[in-house]
This record gives sequence, C-alpha cells and structure tokens, in this order.
Amino acid sequence: MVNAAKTKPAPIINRLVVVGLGLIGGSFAKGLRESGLCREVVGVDLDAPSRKLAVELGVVDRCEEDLAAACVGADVIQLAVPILAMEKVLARLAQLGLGNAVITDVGSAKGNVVREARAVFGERLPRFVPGHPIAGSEQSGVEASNATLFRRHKVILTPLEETDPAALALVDRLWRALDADVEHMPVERHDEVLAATSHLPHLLAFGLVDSLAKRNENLDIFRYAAGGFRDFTRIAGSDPTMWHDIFLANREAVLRTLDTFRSDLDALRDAVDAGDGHQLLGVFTRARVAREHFSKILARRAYVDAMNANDLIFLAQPGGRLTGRIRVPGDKSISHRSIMLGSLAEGTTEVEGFLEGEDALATLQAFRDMGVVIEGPNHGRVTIHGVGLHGLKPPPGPLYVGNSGTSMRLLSGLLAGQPFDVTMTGDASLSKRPMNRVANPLREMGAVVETGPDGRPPLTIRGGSKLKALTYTLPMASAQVKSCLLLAGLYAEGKTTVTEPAPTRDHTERMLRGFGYSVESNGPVASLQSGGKLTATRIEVPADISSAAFFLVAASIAEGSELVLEHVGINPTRTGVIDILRLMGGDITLENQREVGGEPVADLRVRGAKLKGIDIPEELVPLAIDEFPVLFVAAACAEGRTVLRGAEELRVKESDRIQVMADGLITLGIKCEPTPDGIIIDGGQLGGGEVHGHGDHRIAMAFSVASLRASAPIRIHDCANVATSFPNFLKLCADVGIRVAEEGKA
Ligand code: SPQ
Repeated sequence: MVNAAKTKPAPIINRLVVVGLGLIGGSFAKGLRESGLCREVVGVDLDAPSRKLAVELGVVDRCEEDLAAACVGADVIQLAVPILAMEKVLARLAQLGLGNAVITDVGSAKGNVVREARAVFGERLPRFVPGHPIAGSEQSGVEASNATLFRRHKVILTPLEETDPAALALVDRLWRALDADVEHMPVERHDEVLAATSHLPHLLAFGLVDSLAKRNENLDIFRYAAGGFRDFTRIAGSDPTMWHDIFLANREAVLRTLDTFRSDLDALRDAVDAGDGHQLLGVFTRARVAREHFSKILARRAYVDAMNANDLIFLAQPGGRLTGRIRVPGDKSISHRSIMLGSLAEGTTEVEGFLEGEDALATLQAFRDMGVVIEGPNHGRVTIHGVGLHGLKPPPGPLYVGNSGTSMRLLSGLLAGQPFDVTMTGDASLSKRPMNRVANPLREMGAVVETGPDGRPPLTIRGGSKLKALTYTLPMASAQVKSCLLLAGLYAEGKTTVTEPAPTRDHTERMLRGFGYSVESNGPVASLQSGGKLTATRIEVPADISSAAFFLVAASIAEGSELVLEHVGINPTRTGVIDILRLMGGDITLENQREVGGEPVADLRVRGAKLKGIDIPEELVPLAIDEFPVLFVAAACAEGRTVLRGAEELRVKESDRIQVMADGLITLGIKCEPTPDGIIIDGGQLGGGEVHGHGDHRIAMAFSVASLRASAPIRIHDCANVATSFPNFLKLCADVGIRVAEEGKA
C-alpha cells in the first residue's frame, strides 16, 4: 500500500482515466487508487484479458474498451500507451469534448508528443502536462502493476510555456502521492538529458551485442564473455519494440549525442592507433572517478538542501583511556598544494601519504577537469603528469569543490592567471563563507572575479586578464589568502609581495621552493617574481597535525592514557596546539625528529595529565587556528578558566566555531561564554546529551573526544563531513580506545 502508515487524504479529483494498462499505466492507476486521492480510477485498454485482470487485481475501479466512454467526466487523463501510439490516441481525444480535463503522459521522449498534441489540439495546450517517470522493471503487463513502483524514482514533468499552473500542480501532486521524486524541466532539456543518459547507452549495448553476434566466431566470443561484458550489455535485454519507438521519437537529440560520442570514440581510436598512452590514461582516470564524483555532487545538492538533510549521527560512549601507536592521515593543506603545484609543474610528480579525504579529492578532481592526468590515489600514492604553468585546459563545466575553502581560495589565485573562464561552486557550508578576502586583492591585480551576493560563492573568474604584481598587506592572518596571491603572482607581471599580520602556515612557500621556484621569505613578508617554472618533484606528505590534535587532547584528558602519534608534521607555523596544551599542563614529547621533503616531522608521545585553564597567548592563535574546537574540549576538562581572544577568524570557518562549540558545551553542562573574538570557558564536569556538528568536521570530532570525560553518552548530529579531512577517524578512535561510532553500528 502506498502511504500505508499515513491516514488517507481526502480525494482531490473525481475521476482519473488511465489509457494503457501496462506496467507503468497499471502501477500509476493502482498507486493512486490506493492513495484515496481519486474518487474513481477508470482504465482503458484494447486487450480484453488485461481489462478483466485490471479490475480483479484492484488496479482500477472499472475498465472500458472505448476511449470516449472512459473519458466522460474525466478530471485527469493519463496516457500510458507506447510512444508511437501516442499520436493516434491524442487524435481521438481531440475529437472528444473533454471539458477542463488535464491530459498528461508517460512517454520517454517529450518533443514528439508535444508536437503531435499541438498538431491535433492546436498550438496552445494549457491543460497538457507532459511527463516521464524514470522507472521500470523486467516484468510487464497489467499483472506486474505495483503501487510502489515509483517510490523514490524520478518523475520529470516538462510543462510548456502556456501550461496552466493549476494543471501542473495537480499532476505534480498525483506523482508525489506515489512517493516519486518530481522534477520539472523544459521539453528540449529533457530530451537531451535522456538521449545522453539512457538512449545512447541502450543504442551502444544493442549495437555491441549485435556487432559481436554477427561475427563468425561469435560462439567463442560469447563463451569467454566475462562479467564486464555482461554488465555493459545487460540493457541489450530490454524490449526491442519499445526502444525502436523511443529512437524514432527522440531522433534529433539522439543524433546530437551520438555525434559527440562518435568524435570522442574517434579520439580514443586515434590514441590507440598512435600509442598515445597519456591520452588514454587521461580518459580512463577521469572516467573512473567521474561516476562517484557526480553522484556525490547530486547527493549533496549544493545550494538547495539544508546541511543536515542527510544526518549522520555519531554516538560517543562515556569514559575510556587511550593506548597504542597510530598514524593519522596525511596533511590536508600539503595534500591540496601537492596537486596544485604538481599539476602546474613540468614533468611527473609522485606524492606519497596523500590525504584521501573529500576536500583534497575535490582539488584533485578540479585539476582532472582541467585536463591534468592524475593517477590514483592508491593507498596515498598519487602520480601527477604536470602540464606546466600554461597547460591547463578549460573545464567542461563549473568546478565543484564541496566543503573545501582551501580549494576555492587557492584555486581562485591560479585561475586568475588562466586564459579561460571558470566558475567554482561548493556545498551549503562553503557557500556561506567569505570570498571577498581573495576576490578584492585579485581584482587589484587586474583579475575579473564575480561572486555571489555579499561576496559569497559561487565564484566566477574570467580568463584572459593581464595580471600585474601586487604589494599587499593582509587584513587578517590567513594562509589561504597569502597562498592565493602568491599563486596569482606566478602569472602577474612583476614581483608580488604579501605581508601577513601574524605568521600563518607556510606550506605554499616551502613547496614552491621544493618545485624549484624561488620565493623570498623575510619575517612576515613573502614575495615571488613571475616568469619562472615549476619542476616536478617527489612529495612525502606528513601526518596532519590538525588531525593528530584530536588524539593529543583525547590522551591528555583521559587519565592513564599513553599514545604515540607517528610521523606528524611539526612545521613551526602549525604547532600552536602543542604549545597551548603544554601551557595547560599537557605531557607531550617530540621523539625521532627528522625532516622529510622540506617539512619537519616527529613522533608525538602524549600522556594523560591534569590540565589547568590558561589565558591563551594571542600570538599562538594563527598557529593553532584549526585546533580550537578540540582545544575548547581540553579547556572544558581543565581546572579553572580558559580565555581565548583574537580568534574572530573562527567565526568564518566551516561553521561559526565559537558559537557552535559554545552551544554544544553549554548543552553538556559546561559554563562558557562566547565573545566576539573568542570564548571564556570554565572547566567542569561534562554531562551527556545531543549536540550538533553543523556539517563541520572539526566540531563533530571535538565532541567525540569530549565523551572521554562525559558522564553519559553524547549524540552528535550532522557528522558526514568528518570525511572531508579525516576519513578513518572512527576506525582510529576504536583502535586507541575512544568509544564513538555511527549510531546503529557497534
Ligand atoms: O579548507 P578549509 O575548509 O578552509 O579548512 C580549514 C579546516 O579547518 O580544515 C579551515 F576551516 O583549514 C584551513 C585553515 O583554517 C586550511 C588552510 C590552508 O590549507 O591554507 C588555512 C587556514 O585557513 P585561513 O582562512 O586561516 O587561511
């Protein structure tokens, strides 16, 4: 039963007529009959046994052979006949007095149905609502009618300019009553999209199987056909008559998409012929990730859904003690930059320890979209076939960078120097973050940068601007703004100089030097001259101190803990968290200090300690900027008061990290007071309760750590974005003794 659990709504129409009682028509009729929205459902079918069965199976209330008899007093007429039979049925309907009845249909192509309807009804069709449910099954006929067939399936309605909004709303309402996911789009767009995503694949599957079957050795070929062949050709088992009809009905759109595909196929043929492995690798690596990438974008529905539409809940059990040795994933900032600089370098860059989190992967995908061949990631190994500073190609569409501020801000700098236009979009969180901090200085350099309202994403960067170097003092301590301008400086005439108000992470400067590009650093001033080139190199990405920070705090607050975090990057612009924890009484020692690829690393040993509240020195703020959510948890577990000032930047991260941490800590029973540029936290006893991650990875992980000192479980909502920076967070927690898991999973 559709909506079995809900109470039946009052009928909204008197009589629904469904013409054609196959799988689709029968399922539509049955579902709506059960929904209670129609007082009577009448079926029309030429086949007598089908008419009899339709009534016996409860698909319709009654059935008619004659269209005219069925349509008397109809409010809605659904045409569910084969697409090439549509013309005949429409012509007959046009001869009947239908009053104000709404006509709709389920045809797989829309242009031809609309043309035929105009031919018989006249140019204006205010009561016609063309539609197409994207659903089906291997079964057919009225006996296969299934009231839930359309549940969570897309139904596309293609209203015309003159479509009466009330008629559209009515058909929309009927489909939604079947739990369909209804979308509206123009007729032409529908036919293009379906030609590409459904009709072309069917043509290829039918064509390939037929081509192989025609060969003399066909028995041998099919005998050795493995899973790949079977997967690819599964749809060649579809109904030949139906598909014959669809190709004739959607001829123009199919031809357009087929021609584009044929030229792509020719390019592949040429690459095979010429032994062009680079071209083949480019196509294959892009294709391999494309499916996953696009389904992620669709699932996230940037700009549309509220962030917590897909609420992933972490449930953290109270208590615990940490032991063992772990290595947290690779540094996010360095991973982003390895892809950017490796792509712009000449030669092949090998990366090890790359962070396979969504943010760094978004950067990787952006460069693939701009024509860079990138192999991997495979267990942290990535091979980037650099194209040089001037080798990027225009991407096929907007670059989607998900949740990643680093991708959007750094990319905007280097995109300002390209000859083509690019638009960058992001998810709901990134769409709220300020971009004028990069857009304004880039404009001063001569770039044309368009933002959404209030300087928020999307960002469009127009190509072809001649950039001139800039001498710029950053209004805030931001490594992203500094890096953005240095990357733009690679393309600007003259010497670009950036002065920062306080030291921020210097990975861009270090890594540019690692790629053989000269960057001067003099205290707070960094500068570079355009005109050089980047030479490919080898990069070993150290473990991310920002991820290690969760375990530094966790082991510090859990009595009796002793944990070693291996191979952590301890770049002095990132170690504020260690300094702050030590000032609070934390017991952290650096062992086995060494340098890899221009970055200092060490194994960090941390033991449980009695922490005390402190006034956090302001000069440490930029050096621990991403670690404050979890440092607030340390403060909540410390004896006495901790005061943070000069950290207003925390309010414009993936969430307002001051406010959301304060809200959560107060829920857990901690006395704290947010201030415009910081927070005051009085240490106390953490209780349990429900808190929110607000789609911010670091908030979700910080509250997971808090459970170690909580008196009851903590339920943390909206945790999906932990995958942006720390995909195996829960696994490592389980390994060392933090009892947090996705709700419903042990
Ligand atoms: O990439 P994103 O979303 O901006 O990530 C964050 C984070 O917490 O992971 C900030 F929200 O890290 C930034 C960091 O805060 C990464 C970064 C970098 O790689 O250059 C610099 C810092 O940002 P900012 O705004 O201070 O320059």
